[in-house]
Amino acid sequence: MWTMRHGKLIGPGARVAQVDDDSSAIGGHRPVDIGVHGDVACTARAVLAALGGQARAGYRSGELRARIAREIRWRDVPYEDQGRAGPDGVIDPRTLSIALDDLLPAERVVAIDSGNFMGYPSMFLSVPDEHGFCFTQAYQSVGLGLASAIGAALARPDRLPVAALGDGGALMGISELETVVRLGLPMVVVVYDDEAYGAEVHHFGPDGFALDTVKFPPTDIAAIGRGFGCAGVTVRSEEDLGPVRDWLAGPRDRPLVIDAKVASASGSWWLEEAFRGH
Ligand SMILES: Cc1ncc(C[n+]2csc(CCOP(=O)(O)OP(=O)(O)O)c2C)c(N)n1
Ligand SMILES: [Mg+2]
Repeated sequence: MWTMRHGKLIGPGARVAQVDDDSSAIGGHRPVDIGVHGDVACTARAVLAALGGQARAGYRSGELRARIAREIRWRDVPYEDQGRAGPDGVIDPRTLSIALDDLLPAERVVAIDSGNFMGYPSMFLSVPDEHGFCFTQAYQSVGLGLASAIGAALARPDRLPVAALGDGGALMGISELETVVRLGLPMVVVVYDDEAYGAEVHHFGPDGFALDTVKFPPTDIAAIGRGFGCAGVTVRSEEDLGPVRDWLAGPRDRPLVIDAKVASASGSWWLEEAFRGH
């Protein structure tokens, strides 16, 4: 279900051939139309020879090549911005992440907590290599993102550490802000603040469950950050990112907490996909 979108990636009209050198594996995961017991490379060569030069490129078209070149990065795939202007405004989490991707130095190490938000930094904050990406899902536990970012920051002092957290996870691990300040880590902590355990809201809301225990009153996480000794900024639109620019240009002698009030009318597609199997 995780790798095939619950089987949807194979269209209903497709005829499926499975080649495996273990005959007991044929049809093990889904019904197949043709089962071939054999080595895959030998079988592919034999099929090519049997087609006698009649093989046609199907999926790998010139059009697809152009689209991959055009949309290889998520930020180049068009989306409808769900931000809302005003004093109680919210920024689209995609717009926020793209703007931060432009602002933050490329030499960075990004650590990501768990929640509905977690795809946004994963999709839009680019990293220099695999050592720049810490995805803390091994325990599927909320609240480990900030601590992971501290470890990453100590391991890679040559890179800007970026902790990407939900407001729920940030508040669970908030005591670690003191550690970040005490160790003098020049960290950027981005909180995708939807005033909720958003994953739970989008999971249980459609079925009509009461959501009062998973929605939070507005919380001034920037002020909490300042209380710990960080710089703090509240972001409701791209125009609010000026202090982030200033912090980056300055001595970076204290961590920066960005409390981003994000749009959250609907859940993310990856969460919807994950919950389909629950
Ligand atoms: C310790 C723990 N408790 C509960 C959960 C279930 N859970 C998964 S995501 C989530 C919500 C996290 O909220 P937040 O950090 O604000 O991120 P959001 O989903 O709102 O983007 C919860 C409670 C969990 N994974 N781990
Ligand atoms: Mg949240």
